[in-house]
Amino acid sequence: MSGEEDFVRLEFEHLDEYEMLARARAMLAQMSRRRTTRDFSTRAVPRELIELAIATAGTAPSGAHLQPWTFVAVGDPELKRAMRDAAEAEEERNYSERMSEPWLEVLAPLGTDAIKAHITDAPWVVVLFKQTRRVRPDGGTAPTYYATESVGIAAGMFIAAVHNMGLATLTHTPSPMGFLRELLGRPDRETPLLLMPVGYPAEEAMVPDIERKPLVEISEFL
Ligand code: IYR
Repeated sequence: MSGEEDFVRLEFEHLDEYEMLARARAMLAQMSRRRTTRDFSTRAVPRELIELAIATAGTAPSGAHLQPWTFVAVGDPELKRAMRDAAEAEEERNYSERMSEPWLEVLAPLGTDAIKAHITDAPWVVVLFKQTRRVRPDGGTAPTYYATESVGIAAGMFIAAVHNMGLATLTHTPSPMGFLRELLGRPDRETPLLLMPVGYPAEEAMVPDIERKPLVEISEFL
């Protein structure tokens, strides 16, 4: 060590193997129940739950520990309406002219379309921004590293946290989504990556009848 950094002893809880297996199986069972839905209830969700989900996501590892993410949680109905209008305007063009035939082919079973009611129905819409540059203590800026990977990891942890607390979310990627930076007043050095409505599923929420790939198809042990 060069001597500049401070270190503290790692706190690590060693478990016995039975306990490890039990926890691992319980987590798989719990995560297997997660589904993405497009049908949200308008039922209110306390702000504290959203804060906890964001704080959990903020425990993610990141390139050079720069934590290059900003989570903007929107509960204001007028702002959600403006986001929905802008997202739908872009998506109209995507579905009618911009998306290729092979793209539409894989989307067809999911039943997606240009109508984005989830943006106004869900009580919270969390927009995740990637910081492409960081602000130095002197006010200047410098690059971030592996920001896309870092923010992707944080997004996964956010989604897991939302599911674990008994709520639903959807990873929506309006395209192009530059309008989110303007509407939410974020600086140029931040790029929107994901828009995630968070709330309860609607009473009659539907999800596509699809399966996940089994372990053998997604892994190889050498
Ligand atoms: N951004 C569009 C289209 C879309 C693309 C993929 I890949 C999806 O998995 C789902 C939708 C939309 O949000 O509708």
